[in-house]
Amino acid sequence: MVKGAQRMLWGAATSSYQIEGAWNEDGKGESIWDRYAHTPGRIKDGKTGDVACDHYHRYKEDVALMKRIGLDAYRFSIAWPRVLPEGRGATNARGLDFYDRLVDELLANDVLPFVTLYHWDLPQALQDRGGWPQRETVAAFVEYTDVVTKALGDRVKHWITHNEPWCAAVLGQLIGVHAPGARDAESALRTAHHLLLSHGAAVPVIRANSPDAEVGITLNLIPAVPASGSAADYDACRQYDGHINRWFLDPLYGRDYPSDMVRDYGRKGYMPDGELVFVEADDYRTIAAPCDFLGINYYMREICRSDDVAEEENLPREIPVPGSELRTDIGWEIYSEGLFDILYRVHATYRPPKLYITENGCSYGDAPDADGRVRDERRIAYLRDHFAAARRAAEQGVPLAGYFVWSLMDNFEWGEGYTQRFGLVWIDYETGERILKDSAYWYADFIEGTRTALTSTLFSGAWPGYVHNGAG
Ligand code: GCO
Repeated sequence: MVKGAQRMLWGAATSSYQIEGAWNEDGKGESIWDRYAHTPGRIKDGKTGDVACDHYHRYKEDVALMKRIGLDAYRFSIAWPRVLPEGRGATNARGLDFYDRLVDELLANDVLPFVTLYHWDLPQALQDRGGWPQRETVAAFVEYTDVVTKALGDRVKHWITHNEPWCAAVLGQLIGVHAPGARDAESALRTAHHLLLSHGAAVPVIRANSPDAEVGITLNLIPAVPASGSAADYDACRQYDGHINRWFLDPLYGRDYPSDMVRDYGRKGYMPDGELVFVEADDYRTIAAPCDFLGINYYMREICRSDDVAEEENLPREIPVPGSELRTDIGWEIYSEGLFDILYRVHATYRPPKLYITENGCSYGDAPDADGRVRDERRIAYLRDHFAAARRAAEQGVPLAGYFVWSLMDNFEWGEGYTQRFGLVWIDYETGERILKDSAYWYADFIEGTRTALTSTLFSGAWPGYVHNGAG
């Protein structure tokens, strides 16, 4: 048990493009995700975020659901083009007003707002000028940050600059399965750099406009393990770890880009003459701006196998991976131990002052039964096991301060469209109806249990083995 620590915050998370809808209402400008989802063939079910969960109009109903679950906090993102339709310059007062009302509704219901400034929906107008591969987008992000934090910084005291820069850079610019759908390695590295640089440049602006606020960034981190004991698989693991984790963690914590990956990317021709030509004199110092926390999104581990067939080295070709056949509907392995692994590794290696799990959750398509009840026991089991892993990490000294389940509600899952359901709340996309799933009731009981615990610890007695009492 962790004694005497501040009480853990239990929350849920969403993002603007995935839930808001109102894609072109009240003066909102087009985003790269509007453009991308409107492009035939890009989204698995051919759907878009035009309406999504209609949160823009139903936000009071959704805040009431958060209150019913008993959330301490709610992580959401702001749609940049709703506030600055052209990305810079003229502010859209009606767009800003939506977030002003949302923040007030949250606070009136005792739910702390955790605001992500950028969750991938870049104004298309900035994309038309080159987007994140262009360094000028850094200044645009700082301008946007100034507008938003001036408007909300008196009430919002938890700010996340970016969500998962790896996804925006690699999925959006290298692999091309996210907006804007580019496939260019140098653009991907430039995007990653300008996202990190804009994070660091935004930190002092947030601190100036939102006194006493916490500031951080959210990374998707994936523990990597070699598929066998072969040198080739170990090196594949090094490369994967560098690509996903260290390329972002190292510069954020004052270590510059990892030299082994600079070498590898140079050899792959990702950078002109193998040089980080887009890195300027003070960039590393800016990126490493001291922050109050690191947000970690955890979903899976990666079992790394070398591309080429490794020499037989009298070693077991495969390390049996117990339980790896357990997967959620989106095909991701269920591996709760990986959450402990990544939390402890980040704590031991980078020493952030505080950690939040800013996303963790699972996709299961359990639907309402004849009684209108959504019996998503698999999600309950998934969350219970991952909460237990988080608890073990905290008991080992990890400064874990909060946990946000992905997601509050079913929503638009990017390239998967609406084919995947991650929510604690079921959404009927035809009618907009919301139904609390069993996991929402379980979570409500769990959170209540942590509140009524006798000892003021990060984790109360209401832990693994806690059984949902089935109350409606
Ligand atoms: C991410 C994003 C979320 C996803 C969620 C499920 O981590 O990819 O932050 O927007 O919807 O993680 O994939």
